[in-house]
Amino acid sequence: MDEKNNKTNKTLTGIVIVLGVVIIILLAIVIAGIAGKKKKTTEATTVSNSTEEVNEATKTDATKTDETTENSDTKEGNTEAASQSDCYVEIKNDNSWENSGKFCGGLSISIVNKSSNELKDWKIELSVPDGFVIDGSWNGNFDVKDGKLTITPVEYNGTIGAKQTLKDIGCNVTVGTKEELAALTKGAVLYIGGSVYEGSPVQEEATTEQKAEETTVEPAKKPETETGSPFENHGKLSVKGTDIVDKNGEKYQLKGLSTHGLAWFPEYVNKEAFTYFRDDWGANLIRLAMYTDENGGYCNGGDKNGLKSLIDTGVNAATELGMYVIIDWHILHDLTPVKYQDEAKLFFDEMSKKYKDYDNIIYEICNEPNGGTSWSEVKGYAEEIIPIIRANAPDAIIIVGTPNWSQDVDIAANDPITGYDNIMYAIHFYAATHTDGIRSKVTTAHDKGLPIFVSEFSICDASGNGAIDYGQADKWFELIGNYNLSYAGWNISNKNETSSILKPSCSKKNGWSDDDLSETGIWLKKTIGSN
Ligand code: IDC
Repeated sequence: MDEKNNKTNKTLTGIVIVLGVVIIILLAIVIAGIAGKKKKTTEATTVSNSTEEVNEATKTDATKTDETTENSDTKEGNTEAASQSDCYVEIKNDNSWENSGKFCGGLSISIVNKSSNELKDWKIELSVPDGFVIDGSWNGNFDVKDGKLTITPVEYNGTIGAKQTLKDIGCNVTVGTKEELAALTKGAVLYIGGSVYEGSPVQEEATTEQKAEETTVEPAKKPETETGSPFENHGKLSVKGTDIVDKNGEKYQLKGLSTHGLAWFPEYVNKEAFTYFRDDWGANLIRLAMYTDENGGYCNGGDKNGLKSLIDTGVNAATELGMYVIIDWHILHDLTPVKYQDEAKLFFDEMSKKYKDYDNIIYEICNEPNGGTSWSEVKGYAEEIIPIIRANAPDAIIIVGTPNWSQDVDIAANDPITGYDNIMYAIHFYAATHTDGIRSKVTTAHDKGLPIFVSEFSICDASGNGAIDYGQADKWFELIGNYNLSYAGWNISNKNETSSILKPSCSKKNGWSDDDLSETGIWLKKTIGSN
């Protein structure tokens, strides 16, 4: 019995020991498991924390870079601080058609840059199927090799401004099937300066950075104005009835010239050139034309900082010379000012803050609405932009474009913008195309009390080229004289087109003589001098 008990006891003890060991092992496993999990969780938290930290650090760095190295950034281009997820390429298939059993379609390609850095040296790569053919392409160099399409910039769109989208790159292609065509809209890789940029095309609200930019513009210091200059004598202008009047309430007429697109003919924005127009021609006005949507324009791949610094050079040169200056948001290809309304708001906010202490600036908020854009649409846009300018420049003259390439002043006269002083409306004419019909619109609008500004005209046809019509030009100037209209002639450049005031062979940037002037130049010089 004892022995039996002993045995039983031993067996029980053995079981207890084994169970104990098993439990200990199990416990150890469980504890190790929990510990492992804990460790992983901690790791995960640490990773995401540190990612956030890195992001924060990048953000701060990026902001710093923005503040301090605008120049070096634009000079050297790129990208160091541009977050790679802020930039990406988007490909859309706009249309498709069948041709001889194959599939053809149009691809439109944009590069979105949401970062605060200018991007240079971009390249897009896209895998393409066998039998892929490019039938035509625009605004890029398209190269197909080893099943890969590579797109690189052309001369004028190699730089993508901060917070800009480079658009209008595109091609027509032929592939074997509909599916192959659809697949081309996916999987494109964007390289900037050799690195992959692969942000996602999620549209965001204006970033806080953007909003901050809106409010941190420092007013520029107005330069001294020459004594005896037009501004010294006439001061701040305002609109009274249909007329511009000077600081003494006397009727005043602005007359001068418009630059060509600042992006293409920047070399004529210099003080010596403006001095020549003031002293040799009798001009008191310079219009700075900043295209928005043409390739290389402010909203289409243009170098924004470069363009704004040209405006600054022009504004300061004109101010020193005591000339008046129009900052012209030169919409044209964009058809409606609404297309870049958000850009326009930021731009005019910045300009009017920067030049708030200047009294010689005129804001032209939309050169030529066209393509069927209605007056109510233009008016709606104007009612968004005017208060932004007014917040900083309470009295500045603002010129509003009118439908049909700024011809329909009669329509604007039926429904003018109310609630603001010093608003004028643009009429543009090209004398060889626009004759009695458009002049009668001016007469109608003027008779209804609309203040009209001829902020652009020439004496050739509407293409800016073709033959000069001196007879119609004289009729226009009769009207201009009768109604005391202010005017700016198109354009200061040596481009080989009739409206340029310089001969194509003239390469001088200022200090011209009559020999350097085109026929249009000769006529305009005489006209400004005597009207
Ligand atoms: C023309 C320029 C021409 C340029 C073209 C761009 O003269 O060199 O290639 O723009 O689209 C306007 C416009 C003005 C035009 C001008 C002549 O405001 O930008 O300039 N024009 O076509 N309205 C009527 C005529």
